[in-house]
Amino acid sequence: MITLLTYPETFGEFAASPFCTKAGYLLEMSGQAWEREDTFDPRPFKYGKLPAIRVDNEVICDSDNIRRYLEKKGADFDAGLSADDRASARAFAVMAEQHMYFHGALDRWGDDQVWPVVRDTYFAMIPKWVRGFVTGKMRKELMKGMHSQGLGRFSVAERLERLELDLRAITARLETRPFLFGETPCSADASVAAMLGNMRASPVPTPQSKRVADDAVLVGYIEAMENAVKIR
Ligand SMILES: N[C@@H](CCC(=O)N[C@@H](CS)C(=O)NCC(=O)O)C(=O)O
Repeated sequence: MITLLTYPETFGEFAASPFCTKAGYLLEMSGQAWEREDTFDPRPFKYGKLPAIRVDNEVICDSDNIRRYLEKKGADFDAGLSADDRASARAFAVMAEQHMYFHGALDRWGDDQVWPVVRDTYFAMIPKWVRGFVTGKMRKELMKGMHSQGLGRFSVAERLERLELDLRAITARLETRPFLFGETPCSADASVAAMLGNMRASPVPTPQSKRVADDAVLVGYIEAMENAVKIR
């Protein structure tokens, strides 16, 4: 049995982190038996991040390393895809994880209306009297990272304009098929649907969460993935 070490369910999603949701999708798609174990604390893990899996006393950290592990055990998440489509699936996953993800993080940590709810949900275990201080430092660090990454320098409107290109690339693929590369989910869907679900699940509606929630194609896609790959 594989144990997925994940953040708990948050704002109606499988986990606070879309990478944990991606890992849940990959585990389920691999056909392996798995269970979840929730934790709030990523610090003990190799990269100081979640998700991770525990198998026979070995801990494998990072959702892509989890994918590699499952592939070594026989999973082929892109079975039936041409070499061209496998290459494009990789590009879609990277778009989701290395671009859309940061929009999601900024929407949760950078928006002054959303942040208080995020703080009191993600960090409810920190005593209230020090929570503001501790999480204020974490928020500052995260925003510093976003500034270095670049998206943190954009206004919300500029950011949305940039994100729009990704969303249109996704809906273009979905015009003629239920999943990004065909009739069944592949590796790219695990990443893209997880990011979109996370963006939609803002505890306070934002222009970004509304952009996703009001798009019938994107919502239909998130729900198709949830129905095709049941992780809860
Ligand atoms: N490349 C990693 C990314 C995972 C990741 O960014 N996890 C974040 C939550 S979305 C995390 O645990 N951050 C904790 C921290 O940075 O302190 C993966 O694919 O698993």
